[in-house]
Amino acid sequence: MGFLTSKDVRTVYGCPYGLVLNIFFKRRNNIMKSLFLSLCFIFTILVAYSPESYGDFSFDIDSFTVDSGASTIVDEFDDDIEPPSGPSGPATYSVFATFSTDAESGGVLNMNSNDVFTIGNERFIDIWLQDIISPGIGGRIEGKFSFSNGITPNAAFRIEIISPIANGVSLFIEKSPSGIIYASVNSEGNGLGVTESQTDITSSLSGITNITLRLDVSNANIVTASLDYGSDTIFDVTLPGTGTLFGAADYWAGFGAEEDALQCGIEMSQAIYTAGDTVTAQAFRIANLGLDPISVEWKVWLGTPFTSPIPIVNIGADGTFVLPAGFDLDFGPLPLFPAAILPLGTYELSTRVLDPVTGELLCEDLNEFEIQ
Ligand SMILES: [Ca+2]
Ligand SMILES: [Ca+2]
Ligand SMILES: [Ca+2]
Repeated sequence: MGFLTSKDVRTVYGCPYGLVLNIFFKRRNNIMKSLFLSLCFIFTILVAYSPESYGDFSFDIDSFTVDSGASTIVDEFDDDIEPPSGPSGPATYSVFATFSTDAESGGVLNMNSNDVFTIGNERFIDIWLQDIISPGIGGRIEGKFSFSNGITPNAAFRIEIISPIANGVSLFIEKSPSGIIYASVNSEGNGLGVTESQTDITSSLSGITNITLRLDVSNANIVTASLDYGSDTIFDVTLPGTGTLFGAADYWAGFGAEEDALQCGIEMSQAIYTAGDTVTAQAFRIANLGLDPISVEWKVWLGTPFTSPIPIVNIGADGTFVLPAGFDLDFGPLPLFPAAILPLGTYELSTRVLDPVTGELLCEDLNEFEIQ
């Protein structure tokens, strides 16, 4: 499977941690003793590493509707036959997924991370109706989704109108590693990747596990996005930002789900700690769910009200830190230090994963917490 062996882990992690920790330990007192203990704990876990599955996404689509301006296609996903089969017969859709034989059942099509296509850092499911939206006559697409298993951090579901030879517009519901759920309107394709708007809808989805996504195309080819919270057929919000379809040929309409192959995430056990609490990272994860090993630079730091940020993990800038394909490790829950030993104020425990050659940001998770 290509996971790290104990020997590999020692080689990769041992020296950098040893260097970082010795410097800390000389400079600082009680705080650094605690960090030292925690990081020794991380090292121990890494040596004893065994893979576990983590945070797989699972979304249902209940119906997909395409109004081409001339006719309307509705798939209710209620015949238990997965795409490419659909309302227009066995070859209705173009499919980029490996659906299991029971993916469509109970009137919904389940999209989960076991059924994804993987290319580079993208793990995705794409289902398309080809050449269905013609420029200049308007149209509409709607996807009615449910997420009774929640929305996994780093994962998204979406609807999209796109041309393989021109551009397109997508509407995503995605959860950040920090747990914020965004609705984003994007211009896509032809080298374009522009976020037209990103709206925090976390509170609007509180207590709700259904949402309908809609993209309307005007006769002037302007695309507007709207959401129906609860899928009660009453659309609740028109999102800011529009896209424009500027191609002359027919557009494809589709839906799907996705996650990044490179994932990182820290989740604090509490937002506020007081004396007597132990500051704890409930989740402390790095994963490469892709098909190929990836060289990364991994940084974790503690931001404090009394010093510049203190590096906790800082490895791979030289390109030698490689996450094997399928690597997925969560160190949490990871007790860091007693709240009582630190001055009161606002702290952060945050992480970034970068491409060590280009510096491209592959993953980021910023987490503030308070000591009161
Ligand atoms: Ca249905
Ligand atoms: Ca079907
Ligand atoms: Ca509604």
